[in-house]
Amino acid sequence: MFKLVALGDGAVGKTSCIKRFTEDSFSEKYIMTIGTTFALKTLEVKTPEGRKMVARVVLWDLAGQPTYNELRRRYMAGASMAIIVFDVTRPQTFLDVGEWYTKFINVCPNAVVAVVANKIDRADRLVPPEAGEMIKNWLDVLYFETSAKTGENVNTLFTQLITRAIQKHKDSQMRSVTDSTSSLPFRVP
Ligand SMILES: Nc1nc2c(ncn2[C@@H]2O[C@H](COP(=O)(O)OP(=O)(O)O)[C@@H](O)[C@H]2O)c(=O)[nH]1
Ligand SMILES: [Mg+2]
Repeated sequence: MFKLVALGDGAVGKTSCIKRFTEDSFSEKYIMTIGTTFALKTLEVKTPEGRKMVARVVLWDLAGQPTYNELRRRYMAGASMAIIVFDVTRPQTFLDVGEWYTKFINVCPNAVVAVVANKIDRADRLVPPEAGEMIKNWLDVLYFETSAKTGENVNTLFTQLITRAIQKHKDSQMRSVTDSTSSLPFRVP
C-alpha cells in the first residue's frame, strides 16, 4: 500500500488528473476541493526484473488553499510519492512548483516526485516544454506533460511514478536488512 499526494496551485488540474486515472472520466465543471478526498487504485506494475506485482495506491487529493497549510503538512506525512501539478496556460503556477517541492521534500525526504505540466490540450499554452525539462534536471524529479481532458499521458505518469516508488521502497528495504544484520553481535549465515 502506497500513499500518493497531489500538490500544486488551485485549479491546475490535480483533481482532474486523479479522476482521469482512477475513473477514466473528466468534468469541465470546476469543483473546489475542500479538505481532502481519497481515491484507491489497484494496478499491476512490472518490476525492473520483469516481475509483475499488484500495487495498491491511495491517492490523497489535498486542497490548494494556503489557509490549510498546517493540515497539508500533516497530510503529506507518510507519502511515498507526490505529483506537483502546474497549468501550462498560467506561468505563475509553474513558478510556484519549487515552493511546493520544498514544502513536500521537507516532510517526505525519501519520496518520489513527479512534476506534471497539465492542460497541454489548450491552444493558449504559455509555459514551454523546455521550462519543464529544466525543472526536471534542477530538482531531479520525474517530468510529464499531460491533459486530464484528453487523457494524454495520464496513465503513463501514474504508472511510472508508482513503479519508481516501489523500486525505491525495495531498495531501502534491502538497505535496512543489510544495516540491521551488520549491527548484530554475530554473523547471519
Ligand atoms: N482544457 C483542460 N482543462 C482542464 C484540464 N485539467 C483540468 N482542467 C480544468 O481545470 C479546472 C480545474 O481543474 P481541477 O482538477 O478541479 O483543479 P485542482 O484545483 O488542481 O484540483 C476545471 O475546470 C477542469 O475542467 C486539462 O487537462 N485540460
Ligand atoms: Mg481539486
